[in-house]
Amino acid sequence: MLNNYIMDYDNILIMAHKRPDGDAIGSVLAMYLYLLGQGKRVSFVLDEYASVFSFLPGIDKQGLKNDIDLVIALDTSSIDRLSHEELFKKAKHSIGIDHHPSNTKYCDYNFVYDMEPATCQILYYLFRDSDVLITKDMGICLINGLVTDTNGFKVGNLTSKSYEMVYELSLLGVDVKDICNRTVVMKTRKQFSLLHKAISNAEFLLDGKIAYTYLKKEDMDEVNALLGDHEGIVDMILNVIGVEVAIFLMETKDGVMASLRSHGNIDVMKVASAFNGGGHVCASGFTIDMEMTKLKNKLIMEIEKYL
Ligand SMILES: [Mn+2]
Repeated sequence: MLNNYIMDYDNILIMAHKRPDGDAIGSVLAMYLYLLGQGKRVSFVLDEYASVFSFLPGIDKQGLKNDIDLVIALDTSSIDRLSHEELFKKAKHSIGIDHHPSNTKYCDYNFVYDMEPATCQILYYLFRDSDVLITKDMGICLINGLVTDTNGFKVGNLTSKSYEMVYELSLLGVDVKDICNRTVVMKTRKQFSLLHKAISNAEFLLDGKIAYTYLKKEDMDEVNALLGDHEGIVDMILNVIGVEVAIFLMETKDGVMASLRSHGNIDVMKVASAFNGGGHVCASGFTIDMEMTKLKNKLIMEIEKYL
């Protein structure tokens, strides 16, 4: 089915969202390897990514190397979230594949399945239905997306389809545990220091239903933090029993970045949308130019409406 939409194009560019996460990167690379295998002229572009992903097959092949007849936008809910909006607009035709409920269907063809836990899971089944051989390298990239978007099979709408994908890709030799450890479980000393700092900053509010923590710019500077070193902090504070929503704020050069998590009872995508952000029911975020304490108070007021 997917091939019906792609067959006619020889020059293809693949991209995903800004600040790419494991699902964005995994889906871009899996699609790249899939199209290369079909003899297409294909390129991909990515924003700067965390070094933990540098083991992924094909990631060193980044860069625009061909004309663009077709652009494939992955894991991205709207045009303004794309890492390379200007290149997207140059293409005559577009396909979007995504699992964000907030997807605005901005492509000519939109494969949006918002019940799926990762774009990589959508891709797996599209590839499997297309009769094109799925290679071990493609499998590594696909599992990378599933593992990171579900925080190591702990959150998100995991179903028997997810475990079927894990089972079938394991048969190809994909080491799921290793990918999970590399991307979600293992921490560098820098990450551990930031986690330590964030845990000591943590507060529990509204009868322990909201967990809040933050990192200041100087906390990041102190350990010389690298891109993505804050990943996992917000998930950690959500793990405390009784917490329904976790808030993590971090000072960045673009303003304060907010990450929100829930177990699903409270829709943090709705909370984020009040600040022009987006995401999923269980995981959302945004960046805003606002003083941290003021933002914290506004967020708590917003979340209180749903508690
Ligand atoms: Mn995703």
